Amino acid sequence: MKVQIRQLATTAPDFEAEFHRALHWAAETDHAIEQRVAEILADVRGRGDAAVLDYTNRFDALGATSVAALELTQTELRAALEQITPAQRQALEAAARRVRAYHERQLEACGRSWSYHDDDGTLLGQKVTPLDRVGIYVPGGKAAYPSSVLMNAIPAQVAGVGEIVMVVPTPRGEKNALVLAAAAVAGVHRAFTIGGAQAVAALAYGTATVPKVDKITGPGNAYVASAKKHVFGTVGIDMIAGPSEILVLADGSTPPDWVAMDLFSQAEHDELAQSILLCPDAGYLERVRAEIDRLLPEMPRRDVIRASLEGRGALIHTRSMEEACEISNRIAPEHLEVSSRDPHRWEPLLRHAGAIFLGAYTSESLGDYCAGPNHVLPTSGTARFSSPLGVYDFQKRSSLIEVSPTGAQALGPIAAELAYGEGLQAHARAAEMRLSDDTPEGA
Ligand code: HSO
Ligand code: ZN
Repeated sequence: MKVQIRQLATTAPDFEAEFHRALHWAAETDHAIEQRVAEILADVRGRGDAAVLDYTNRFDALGATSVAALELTQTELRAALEQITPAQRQALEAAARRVRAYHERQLEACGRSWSYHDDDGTLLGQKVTPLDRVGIYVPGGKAAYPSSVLMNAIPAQVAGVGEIVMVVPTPRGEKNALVLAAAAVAGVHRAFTIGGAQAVAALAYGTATVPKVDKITGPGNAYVASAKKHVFGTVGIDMIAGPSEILVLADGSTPPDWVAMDLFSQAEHDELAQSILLCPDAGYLERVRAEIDRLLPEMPRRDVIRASLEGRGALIHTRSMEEACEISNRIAPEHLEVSSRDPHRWEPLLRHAGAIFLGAYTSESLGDYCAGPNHVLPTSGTARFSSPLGVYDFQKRSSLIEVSPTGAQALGPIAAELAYGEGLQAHARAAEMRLSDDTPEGA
């Protein structure tokens, strides 16, 4: 049966309405989940390890006797490297090297302290400090991605985070050797086989066994997402990731089966994932549509792909590549492929996207695993105001100020004037005491 993917044209009179229907999908807040998560968080906060153990045994069908027994040792993590195939190990290590190299560049480019002296000799700057301890949530089950372990842990390690604590649920005790091996490769310091809202709570509040962290990153199901929202403020969080998205801007020069497969690559993540193709060439859109129908039956995850394409996918015929770029900016996709003979012509027009993949050979899937940049990216249009996960998410900044005696003469009257205006005498006096006339002998 043909894939019933939505086909739109910007010249159609009802385009705006159709476009709005296709795009403006909002994930609903499930109040039952919110309620349940709030209860679990309060319970872990109150009873600590005992609550974590109860929920873990119940939800993951385990018979553990303590949370300590749920900790994975470094020996176990390293042993996983021997359990996977040599080819898997090589791929994991090669990916890790490239991701590390990229994030080391990022550290140099935007992760260092800086300072300068102004004309009065006052030192001003910003001191960058890595976080002391972070928690990385790794989903179990259908979305257990070793690549996500690398993408979360490596930037933390490059930033210089003191301790990286990973949590990963293991339903029925089934451990994913690739996930554990990725943790070993990425330099995870401690790991616990716990998951769900109870794991987020343990990391946020700390228990006798699980250390309290300063920030929690990593994807998860609706319970985990809700738990992260709840604990935000007690700890930092990275973002609340929605279903994967890909938008392909095509000028018609890429083999249509490549583009069809790229659309599948994100659609296969989730029924709610979104794959969109924008192209000014109607004949080419038709060829991609035909490839979608031809290739789908070969795909093991064809049911997920079909549901995603039929539910949220779209093929959009535009008047021009320029118009395609404008529409792409309105969508602000997580992944944007510029599948064009001349990608650098269009790139300057593209303002909002989590990651931009230039040229026919840059399949989005290379970015998911091993190109180097992070695959944790803003979704649901949040690329309008946020950025990929990076070294900077595992650092924080402190302002540095050292006012010279000359600087105090220049700044004091300004501060005092404003302080009196705010009715804050002590502020004003503190500034005035440092003015020369008031400086005591010998100070
Ligand atoms: N594309 C996903 C990341 C991923 N892909 C992991 C494969 N494995 C983020 O949107
Ligand atoms: Zn992916």
